[in-house]
Amino acid sequence: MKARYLVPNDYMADPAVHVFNGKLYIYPSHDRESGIPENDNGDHFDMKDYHVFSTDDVENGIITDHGVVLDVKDIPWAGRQLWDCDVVCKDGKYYMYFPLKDKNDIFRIGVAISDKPEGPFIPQENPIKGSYSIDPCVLSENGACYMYFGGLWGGQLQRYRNNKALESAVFPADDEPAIPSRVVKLSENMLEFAEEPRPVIILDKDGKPLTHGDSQRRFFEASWIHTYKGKYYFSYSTGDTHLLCYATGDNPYGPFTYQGVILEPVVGWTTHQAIAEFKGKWYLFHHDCVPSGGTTWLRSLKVVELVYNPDGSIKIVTH
Ligand code: FUB
Repeated sequence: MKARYLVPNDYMADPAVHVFNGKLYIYPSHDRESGIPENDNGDHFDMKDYHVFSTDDVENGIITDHGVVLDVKDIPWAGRQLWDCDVVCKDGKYYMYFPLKDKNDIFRIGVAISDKPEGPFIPQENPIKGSYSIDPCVLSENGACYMYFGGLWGGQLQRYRNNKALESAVFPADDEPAIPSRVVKLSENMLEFAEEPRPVIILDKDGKPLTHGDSQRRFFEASWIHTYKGKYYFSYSTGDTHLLCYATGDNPYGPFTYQGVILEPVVGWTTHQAIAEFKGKWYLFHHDCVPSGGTTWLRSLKVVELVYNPDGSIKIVTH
């Protein structure tokens, strides 16, 4: 299957994708033209709502738009900027986790709940206690749910160490371990962290943590986790070097060992993925800025088939 755009009439990015009740559901960010100038803080990504999409025919790109399912104006603690979200099902309820700046311009992660995968989602009064940064994605496994989150630069992850806010942002030296994504088990009621978030360590083939200076391989944002043949695949974006990479591990907490690139740089600054199996095939969902003529904050949702080699490695997706 050749790569195809899924929502040609609107700008959608940062897909999270899951199969619920035999259908494939897509939860993207909803890009819009806000008029805010582009900067390294990502202020130009000023999204205000989410749509949900579903399909039972990915191959032909036949997709249903379920409309607006959560709007920033309905979130009691909202400041600005609804970025990448994810949805997980537990005991018949659907929990949407979303990053949003609060009224102090600090990214927190909120929860909104629905009885249906297509929403609408009703937000909680407050963000998750102790949450910070962006790009939540959730792994559900045997009744336990684990959230991965974090992103550098505009995602504010460099402002935290050991889950405590620093006086100001600190980046490691180039030869020091990279700032990691985080993973945390969710509480039974899905509304809190059940423990302190832990670092997602990515090792090189010699067992050494990737360093901050290793910008072609180290984590930047866009955590995604899936399992294949008993292994955990942690994929992510390298941000300012514009690659989608992956690392594999033996349990949800890692450590993960770097394996390689999934997707080379696309047109646009950001790159962000979800990987899911549907009807016996694997797919890479992502975005690029070709339809908007390279306008970095107007991104378009894409899908392409993802192929594994016999040893479990992922074949790099070429454009
Ligand atoms: O959509 C805003 C941000 O851009 C996301 O949170 C990042 O992953 C990047 O795609």
